[in-house]
Amino acid sequence: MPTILLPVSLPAFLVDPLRAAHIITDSASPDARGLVVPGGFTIHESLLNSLPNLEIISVFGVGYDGVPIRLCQQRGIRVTNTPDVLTEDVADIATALVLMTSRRLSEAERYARAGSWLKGAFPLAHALRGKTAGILGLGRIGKAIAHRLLAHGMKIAYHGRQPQAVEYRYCSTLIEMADVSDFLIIACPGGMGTKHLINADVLRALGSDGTLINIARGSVMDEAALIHALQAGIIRAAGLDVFENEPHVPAELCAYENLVLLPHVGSATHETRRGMAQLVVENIFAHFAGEPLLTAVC
Ligand code: 8YV
Repeated sequence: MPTILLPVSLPAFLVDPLRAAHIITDSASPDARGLVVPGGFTIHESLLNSLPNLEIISVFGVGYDGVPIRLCQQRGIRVTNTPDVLTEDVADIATALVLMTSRRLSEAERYARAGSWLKGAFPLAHALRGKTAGILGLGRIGKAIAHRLLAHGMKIAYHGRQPQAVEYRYCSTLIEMADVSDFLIIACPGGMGTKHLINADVLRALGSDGTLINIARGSVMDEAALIHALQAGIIRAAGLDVFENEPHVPAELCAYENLVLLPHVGSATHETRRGMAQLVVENIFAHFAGEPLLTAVC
């Protein structure tokens, strides 16, 4: 039976079906022919070097920014991820963050719980209709977010490497998009290519009526610049499901009332996580049966 390395704990509905036909280990044994990691998990070169017999990495997530793809290609290691099955749930969380920040729902909930309503009505918030959502990365998830926000009466702009055959406004630069956006939504892949794209200049262009939403990767935003922008009132609010150094949420961020913070729950539903697990399992079984992979990255 092939040995599969699971360096971090993963749900039983993923591990149990694998265990039926594989030896499962949590230590970097040179026998390992498969490796399963969550999305965003960083696979250091030293780990790959300690696995001379590795044939396949199956990522339990759509984002494979933690996988050294070029090294895998050189060594002929196959890589799979879990696209599509999580698109709708992640787009729902982006929409929730847009609503929560615009209508100040976390603050309002804290207000009601604290009994503050007795002292007066909660302050007015901001409507979504007529506002512009600028989406950084109009891929599958970005498009699903756009679709939802249109139903809230919003206008859509987007920025990416090139314009697409869609009716939304294309912005050739991120600054241009930040400038026209009330909400800047990060929906692009993580990794070195997008590291700190959201910097002080972009936040300044988003402006004091603007809100930053991130459901992608913490690495895309410069957290220090974001903390400063919130401190100085450079932007109005932020809704974050992801952070630079998960599971650590910087204490400075927790201080802001106009921030909605979620613990990376974009894909965290029973239905979606089972769909993701099924893809991981089917890819591993396909590989060791010599069949085509379902969702190969390389
Ligand atoms: C998950 C993710 O939180 O798909 C991704 O890239 O970051 C999330 O869906 C993660 O992969 C769960 O393991």
